[in-house]
Amino acid sequence: MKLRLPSGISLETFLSDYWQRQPLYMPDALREYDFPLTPEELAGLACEEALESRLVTGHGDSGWTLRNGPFDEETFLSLPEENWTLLVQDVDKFLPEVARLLEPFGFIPSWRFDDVMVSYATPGGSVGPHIDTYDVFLVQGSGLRRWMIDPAPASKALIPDPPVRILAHFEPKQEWVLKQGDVLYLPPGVAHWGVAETPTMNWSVGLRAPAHQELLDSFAQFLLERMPAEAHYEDPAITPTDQPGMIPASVYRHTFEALDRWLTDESLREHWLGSFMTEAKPHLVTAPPDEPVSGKMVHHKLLEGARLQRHPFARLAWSRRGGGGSWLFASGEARATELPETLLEQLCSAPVLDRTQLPPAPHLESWLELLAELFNQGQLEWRHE
Ligand SMILES: [Mn+2]
Repeated sequence: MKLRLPSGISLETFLSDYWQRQPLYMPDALREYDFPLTPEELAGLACEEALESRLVTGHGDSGWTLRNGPFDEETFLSLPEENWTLLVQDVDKFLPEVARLLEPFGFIPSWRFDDVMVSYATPGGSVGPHIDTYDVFLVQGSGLRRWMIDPAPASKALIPDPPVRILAHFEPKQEWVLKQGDVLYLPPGVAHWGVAETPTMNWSVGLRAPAHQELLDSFAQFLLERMPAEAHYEDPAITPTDQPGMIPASVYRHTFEALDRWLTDESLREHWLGSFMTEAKPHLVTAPPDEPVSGKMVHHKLLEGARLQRHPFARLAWSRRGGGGSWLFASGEARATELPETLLEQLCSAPVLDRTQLPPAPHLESWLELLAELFNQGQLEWRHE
């Protein structure tokens, strides 16, 4: 399934002119996708402990309430006819048919995606005008929703009513009523407000964009675990001083040279970035299988026709290694590997792994070892047809 871009816009143009830059309304972009979830099924998912869900009631100036799931049937039976929205995160991790909605966006690196959030709203329902810090593809599943946006909001002030993050001032500059199969792309920072015109299901494909604060915090923690505790401040370059109160320039230079050796280490940078970008949310971590396997066992089963697939929680990516070879990142963990790039790419993006991908002799053993290791972490599983 492909994303049907407006005429005159290619994937290249989308990425060079719109991606991270400006909104794009794409009518009928996913006309062929059949949205495999009913409001009742969504409500069912919102009753489960494993999924994150929210219920937002309110509209306009009426005041807003936010409740966090899991919910029960009673809650849904007691809701009014209008002005509420149910939102469920990470539905793609639990329903493979929902994960299929990520396929049309496959031209963007997979590790950039966060989740597919599915929401159901009754007429008038919305989560209020707000700004997100990440890119999002707003996909209209059923019904009609009016989206109003302001790409350059003058004020980011919020109403004094946490925990909902609703803008105190919102002046729409553009608006569209989305129907089934329409998509609206929004880069980070665009103020937006989507109000249900009819009962409506919306599918929101959200990307990951960690704050610089988070990046540096994580990188610093990563380096701290690797820097020797015995490395201390040094100033071998000082000379006799008649200004004992002054910190000399050589001290700044020497101190930051010592720190920069860590901050700019190419191998550590690669190791950390890939690990960080593939980290799973704490409640979406894979569990080891009941029965671990060996590389030999994996080989045997593959030859018998069995097929492996990534666990829906697994986040896999690879990159080239400055020192030669590659890195494979699996849900926050890095491995250096000499396996060919084509194999690593298949591992990270092919729908299934089977005997047709078995590499010839020099790589066969390490490929099988890797598959077994990932299987034993729960990152891979046998596909049951
Ligand atoms: Mn939003």
